[in-house]
Amino acid sequence: IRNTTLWLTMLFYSKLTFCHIFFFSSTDLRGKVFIFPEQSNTAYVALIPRVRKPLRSFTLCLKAFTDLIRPYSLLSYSTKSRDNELLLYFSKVGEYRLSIGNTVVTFKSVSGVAEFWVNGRPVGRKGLRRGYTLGEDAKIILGQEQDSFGRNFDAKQFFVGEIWDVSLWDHVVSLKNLCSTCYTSNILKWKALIYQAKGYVVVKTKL
Ligand SMILES: [Ca+2]
Repeated sequence: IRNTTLWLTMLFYSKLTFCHIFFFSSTDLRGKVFIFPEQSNTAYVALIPRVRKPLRSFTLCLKAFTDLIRPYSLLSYSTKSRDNELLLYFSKVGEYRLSIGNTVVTFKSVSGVAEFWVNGRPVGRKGLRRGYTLGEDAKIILGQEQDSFGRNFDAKQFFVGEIWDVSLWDHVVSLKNLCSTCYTSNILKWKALIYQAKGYVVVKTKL
């Protein structure tokens, strides 16, 4: 074990920029939420995928609570070649927009808690671009909308509130199995989440 630690430490110092991603530890966030307390153009949570791969199909699930009535971004997935390849955006009360590639789907939701599934039920499929693949080298950001790769945020699109139970699978998860598989997601896994919080973001026990 000592040898391994020493090797990792040396690796860390000798190849800092390349290796830092491997030193993020994962955190079990079951029962916890990210709180974004106040409007900001710098605060966010970057989610680090457990596996880097293009996503030909996927299932995304998250829960959120907010009092905001202005537009805001919940989750923004950008690659170097395209900002917001995947964007989950609240456009007005009771209405969310989901963009994948060039396609935008608008769907209604009860305010307060949002849950949706892409390529699964009940929200997916309609109007989505068939065969679209999300690029693998992505910045996945909670709370801010990316105008460029991992940067250029706008406080007026910032999410203020709570987000929890974020899960991303590299395949379709059927609705009827979703509850029992809530924490089995393989790309973003809430019970072993690898993330970086920047600025004023707090992790608290869910009320
Ligand atoms: Ca923007």
